[in-house]
Amino acid sequence: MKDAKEIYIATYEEMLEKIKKRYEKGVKDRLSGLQMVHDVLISSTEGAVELRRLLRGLRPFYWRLIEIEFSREEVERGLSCVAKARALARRLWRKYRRLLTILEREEARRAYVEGRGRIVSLFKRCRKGLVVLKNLVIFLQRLPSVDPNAPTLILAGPPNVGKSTFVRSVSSGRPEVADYPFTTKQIVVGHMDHEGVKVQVIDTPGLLDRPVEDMNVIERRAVAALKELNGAVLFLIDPTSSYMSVERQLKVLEGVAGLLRGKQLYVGVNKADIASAEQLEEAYRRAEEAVKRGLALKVYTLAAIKEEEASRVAAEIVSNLLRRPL
Ligand SMILES: Nc1nc2c(ncn2[C@@H]2O[C@H](COP(=O)(O)OP(=O)(O)OP(=O)(O)O)[C@@H](O)[C@H]2O)c(=O)[nH]1
Ligand SMILES: [Mg+2]
Repeated sequence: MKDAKEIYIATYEEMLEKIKKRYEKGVKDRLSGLQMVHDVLISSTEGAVELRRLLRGLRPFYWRLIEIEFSREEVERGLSCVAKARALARRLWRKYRRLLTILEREEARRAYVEGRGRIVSLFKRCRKGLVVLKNLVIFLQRLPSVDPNAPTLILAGPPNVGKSTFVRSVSSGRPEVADYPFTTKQIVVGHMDHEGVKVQVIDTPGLLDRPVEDMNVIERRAVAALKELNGAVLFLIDPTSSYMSVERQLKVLEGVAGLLRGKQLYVGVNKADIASAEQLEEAYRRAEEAVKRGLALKVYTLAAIKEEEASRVAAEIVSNLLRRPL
């Protein structure tokens, strides 16, 4: 995510290190020593303020992804610890600045040590929180930027059915493709041009036929995209799979249909280039039943590996989407 790339969160240890380095360079007197400590702590925690601002404006899709790996309470606790520390540090700095200008010798020295200790310990209390926030920022930096207003085609389906192959065939997205389940572990975004309109194509990890509560972290990322992003969904199935029967794959479809909040859902019977006539016929028939039951709008037969076939399907779905946007 682009906005997160400009944020840096320093850990408590990094802040201490910075203070130590400044001391080594030398400080003029106690007053400027204390000011330096205060300034380093405040400037090093600007990142947490920016993060707080970023999180306030974050869309539900990102929150859902965050909540898969982080506890929201822990994040909030970290943010408010830093906000409190900054506010109190400013107050203490003003208080001890005044003391240092009126006290003399031993009293001034004591006030200096006490003030510095109190200011630093405010941030020591946030030590754990800062680590959480630092990890959160790194996590956000690695997330793809998704434009909520661009027309979007989301690929979904069981593992190993060809979702990533489809995304590679039609868009600039470069998700890894391999012949084993759960190759894709993250949301991947690609772009394609449709009659001059920039369309997002989103690859998601594979899903199994089980309730969301039982899903692993990787599957939950797919659920976040399916629930929270706007767009049309192409659900692929693999009629040649030895790993999951077509019937089970269509059970996954039922689960997905329940997550979509009215998004247009299409089924693609993939790998038509290697499937036998019987396999294709059975998969098509069963998928058509899902259409009759009102779960999906239409069934396509395709080989995602062939660019022109995948692009034809993508273009038709996107034209429908643009004609009848959600
Ligand atoms: N013959 C043929 N093979 C395909 C086709 N589409 C995908 N494959 C192969 O199927 C395997 C899985 O493809 P992926 O695109 O990685 O599947 P996926 O659905 O993204 O898998 P996960 O990320 O694990 O959920 C790879 O070996 C692909 O080359 C197709 O249309 N025809
Ligand atoms: Mg994949």
